Amino acid sequence: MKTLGEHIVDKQSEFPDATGELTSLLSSIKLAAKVVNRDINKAGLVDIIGSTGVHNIQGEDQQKMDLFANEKFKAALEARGQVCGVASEEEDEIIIFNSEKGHNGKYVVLMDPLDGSSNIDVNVSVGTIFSIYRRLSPVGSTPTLDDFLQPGSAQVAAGYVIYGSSTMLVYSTGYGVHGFTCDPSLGVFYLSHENMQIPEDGRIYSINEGNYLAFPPGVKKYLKYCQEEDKETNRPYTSRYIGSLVSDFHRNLLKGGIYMYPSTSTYRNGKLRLLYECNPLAYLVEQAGGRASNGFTRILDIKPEQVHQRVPFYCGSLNMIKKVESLIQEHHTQES
Ligand code: AHM
Ligand code: MG
Repeated sequence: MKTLGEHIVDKQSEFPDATGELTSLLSSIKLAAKVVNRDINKAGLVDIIGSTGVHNIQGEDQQKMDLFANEKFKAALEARGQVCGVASEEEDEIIIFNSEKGHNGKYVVLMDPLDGSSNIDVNVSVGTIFSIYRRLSPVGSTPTLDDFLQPGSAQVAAGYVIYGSSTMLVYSTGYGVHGFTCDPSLGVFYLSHENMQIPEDGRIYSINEGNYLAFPPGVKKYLKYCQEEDKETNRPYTSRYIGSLVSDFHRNLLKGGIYMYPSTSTYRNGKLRLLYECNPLAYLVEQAGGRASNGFTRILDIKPEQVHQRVPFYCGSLNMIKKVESLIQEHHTQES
């Protein structure tokens, strides 16, 4: 059985110019994931569940585990010197690693250290999402905001960790999507899902239907389409929504499906953040043969303007995304 470490090194050896820095960076993420996994597994026994009573810059309640995971990932990323800075859902501003080692790092990492963290209180799966870019500013200098505001198409790697009934790390460096399952007795991630491909046509739709009244007309039409009976296209589809993005994404990646978070009355631009939630998952889904869009534009083509910017998100099986895009665009034109 191949371990994650061996797999990363094998992939690296396919590139003669590789210096091993990205390999080492991915190992840092693996290490922090193990630490966070250990503590999530003890939730309920130790004082890590529940809210800190503090809100982040986006007005959201920070959970104790959010902050714990944020600290662990930041520390792991700073330790080895490949990373010059980090943007995180839990940090108002970008974090610059201000040391000679930090300034010499080639990469920036954007992350949601613990997505869906309120689910921990009720023993539902959560995840870590990460996105890696080569910096634009010269190595050796202080990184700038522009290093973080690159379009998703410039990602050199992305992935997630799902802390579920088993813990998995799924990543891509642009050569397929590979999944590794943690053997808890050894603390080792083994390759379990090589070259993951999302079916072109799925049968699962995932959306918070409680927000239905505020959805764009095209999305309402699409939901109707999902629920209609039609033997030829295997409808009605089935509805599955965990409310934990990584878990919903992971299930749809394996089985085929569509995840949607449109604009709502509370979140005019959708709830999910472009840089550290949508871009990494869009990169992975494309690598797996799927598609991700804001209804009009490919997610990976959007030029970010702010670190915490939100975007409507439609992501999953190729033909399902094409269908919802066509309805969104058709009904948008009719309205305007
Ligand atoms: P978070 O980053 O504050 O945890 O919020 C993101 C989460 C996603 O995991 C999930 O898909 C979504 O919010 C659920 O939102 P809602 O409860 O509005 O359906
Ligand atoms: Mg999140």
